[in-house]
Amino acid sequence: MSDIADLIGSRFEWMSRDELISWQCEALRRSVAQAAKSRWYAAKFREMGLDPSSIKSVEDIKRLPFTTKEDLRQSYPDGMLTIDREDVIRVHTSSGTTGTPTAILHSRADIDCWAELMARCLAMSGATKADVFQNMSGYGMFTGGLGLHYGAERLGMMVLPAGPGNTARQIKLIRDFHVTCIHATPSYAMHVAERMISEGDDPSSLGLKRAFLGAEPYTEEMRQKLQELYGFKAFNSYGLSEMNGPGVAFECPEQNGMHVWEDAYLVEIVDPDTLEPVEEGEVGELVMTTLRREAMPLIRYRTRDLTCILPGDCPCGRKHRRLARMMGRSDDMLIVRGVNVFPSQIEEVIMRHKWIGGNYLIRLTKAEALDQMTVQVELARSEFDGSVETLRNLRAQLQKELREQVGFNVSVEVLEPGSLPASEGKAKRVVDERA
Ligand code: DLL
Repeated sequence: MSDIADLIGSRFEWMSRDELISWQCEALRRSVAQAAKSRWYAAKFREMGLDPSSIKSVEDIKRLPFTTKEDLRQSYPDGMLTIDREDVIRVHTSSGTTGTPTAILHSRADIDCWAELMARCLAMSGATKADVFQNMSGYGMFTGGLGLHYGAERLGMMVLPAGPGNTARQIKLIRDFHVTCIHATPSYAMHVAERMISEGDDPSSLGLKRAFLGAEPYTEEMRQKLQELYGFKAFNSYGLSEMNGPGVAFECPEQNGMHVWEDAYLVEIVDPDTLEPVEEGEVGELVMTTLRREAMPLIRYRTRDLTCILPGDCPCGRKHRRLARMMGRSDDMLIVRGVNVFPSQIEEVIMRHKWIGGNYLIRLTKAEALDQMTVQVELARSEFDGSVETLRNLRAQLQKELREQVGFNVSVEVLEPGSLPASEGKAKRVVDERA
């Protein structure tokens, strides 16, 4: 085994199922005992009459309380901290949309473990220290910057901490330093490609080999489109600030589901209404318990993300189970004329069409008490012959496919390239003006 493989925790990466489960039992016991040192969990366990030392195996997880975003807000800034404040070396916060922040505090061991998990993801993609990595993610409180940065450095790659935006500089840096791997949100990767095309440039001429794409939902169709435009292989990357950030689940070269690192996270998929576990392969809300976090362990954290565990073994040989592409968040679901619609269903249809660019916006309005959905897309100039007749037909075709997808009439507006707000980080895909 090479030194690098040792460094990034291969002991955990290649564990058998039995080894993983036995590790999880031990780690869960430790995590619960650790959590009980915080004011928040101590009070919670007391209130429930739960003795932390009675948690002996993974099956006992059902006796533990769920933790929600609201709990994190209420215990802000350090009600869930289990160690001395002077042993905290980093804080990440997420402001969310409602303004009340949540904070995750990390010890040195936590940052070390996170870097190890992240390096494991990158190495799994086939990246090595010979690669040159440009991180187009926001640095600062957002975890996509420092999270990927520490992982890539741990692997020994040459890292360009470019941050988001300034597209012309991004392209220049990629060329000047022969960058081979990038990290971005899929919407920003799409924006960079379209910007290059609009300037007569070709994204595939950048010579990128891999892209690590995540932090927001996107469809398989969007991945395919990006891979075609750039000629790279795109790896789906999932994580959330509450579980450190990126490095929670990541695709292997099979590109068929994201291995969730089960030595560090205990995974449950539950029915979001009853909170009871769903059958393997069934979609539900992802709930996670940290198994290797010291400063601020979280027990049964409700992520609100909807996914399922893919049944069966991965041909790559790793036994960490795979999460399916996120289907959205339970709080992202739109209810339009009583019908449940996820933005990803709209994206799936849009991405089938070469004449449409990669950016889009869903607008919801009301007309005489009836919900109206308008999907705004941009023309991809290179794929369009310029005739009004063609445009009319294409628009009608898209309208028809969207109606078939969601079951009601959707208006389509086709805009000039570059009309919609471009995203540098997480894209905002829905504007709801019904209130
Ligand atoms: O977005 C952490 C991250 C950074 C992940 C960079 C991957 C790459 P938060 O800002 O806390 O953390 O947002 C977490 O983003 O609960 C999901 O709803 C969504 N999300 C993250 N990755 C994916 C993905 C970071 N691959 C929230 N597919 C999560 C779909 C994703 N949704």
